Amino acid sequence: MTDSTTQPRITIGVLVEDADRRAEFYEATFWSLRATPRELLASWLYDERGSILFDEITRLPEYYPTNAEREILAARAGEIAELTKGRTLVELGAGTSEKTLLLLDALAAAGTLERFVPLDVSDDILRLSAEAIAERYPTISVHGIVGDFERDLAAIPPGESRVIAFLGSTIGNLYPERRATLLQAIASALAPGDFFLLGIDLVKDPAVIARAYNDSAGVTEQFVRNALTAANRDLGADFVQERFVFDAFWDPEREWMDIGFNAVEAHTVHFAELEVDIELREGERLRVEVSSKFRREGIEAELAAAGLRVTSWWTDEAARFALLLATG
Ligand code: SAH
Ligand code: AVI
Repeated sequence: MTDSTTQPRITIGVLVEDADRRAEFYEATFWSLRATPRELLASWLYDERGSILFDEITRLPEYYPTNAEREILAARAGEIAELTKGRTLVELGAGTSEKTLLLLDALAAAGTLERFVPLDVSDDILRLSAEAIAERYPTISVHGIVGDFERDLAAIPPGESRVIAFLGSTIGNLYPERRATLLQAIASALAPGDFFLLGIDLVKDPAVIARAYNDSAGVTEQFVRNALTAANRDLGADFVQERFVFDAFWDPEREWMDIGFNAVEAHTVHFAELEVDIELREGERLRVEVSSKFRREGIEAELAAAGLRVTSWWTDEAARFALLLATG
């Protein structure tokens, strides 16, 4: 018999597998491929191989965001535990939840932690990390959600003193309008006594930022090229890798990295599942993602517009990255 007080308790809710969702996702891809510039949605990045490649990116010497955020968490997790008295830690876009262990440790040490709720579209990585965390913290329950943080916040279980964490500056991969919608949804999900913990990469020397996406080992390029491979597999597309050069550049006006490809030559890409052909001109852009960088006043204004008030703001020593706590 299972003793629920000492055995890890894991449940996984899968929300992303139904046919309607797939149809919606394919339709969004269809329209993004016809936009200006053309875009292959960033969601194509995170299949199993993509998640492994992203994990490799976080260990690259040039990719400073992960280390900078870890530095803040190592210094401030105790304070965050004290301020929030979090009983449930929810993590949006959790990935491997590697840095999150610092928070879980602090909440466990404070004696308040009861439950961890990681949410991610990537099924495999979510299951692996949910199991590892359940094993490491035998007295808490782990409720994983395989879902989309842009539409599945209603699946977050109710409870008192919840901390909704969104780390890694993943919010920067959303366009400003989508960010505003997501922040409003988060504000609506917060009950009195809940907190929102947000990690954001800050605007800094563009050379430092650009290097983080043009690493010398070429892992970022492999990660982004994997989106073409995923589209070939799932959309019946016929992307030929050699017909695209990887190009990740800093856009000083938008203050984001623009990450994608330029077509080497004019050619047509066929998408069997979408029943569409896309004609690319020589040199034409195919964007895969943007990675926005933030300034304090800008993100505070975005949060305020969504009804969220910043109560704490911390950065790493070199002020490359910030972690903020907000309430509704
Ligand atoms: N939080 C981790 C991982 C960041 S990578 C860190 O800080 O290192 C971004 C993660 O978000 C990936 O695991 C990816 O699968 C997930 N993701 C991307 N878009 C998502 C969406 N719309 N809904 C849920 N998860 C998403
Ligand atoms: C997940 N996200 C915050 C990463 C970023 O830095 O924008 C994704 C990434 N793309 C290329 N390298 C890392």
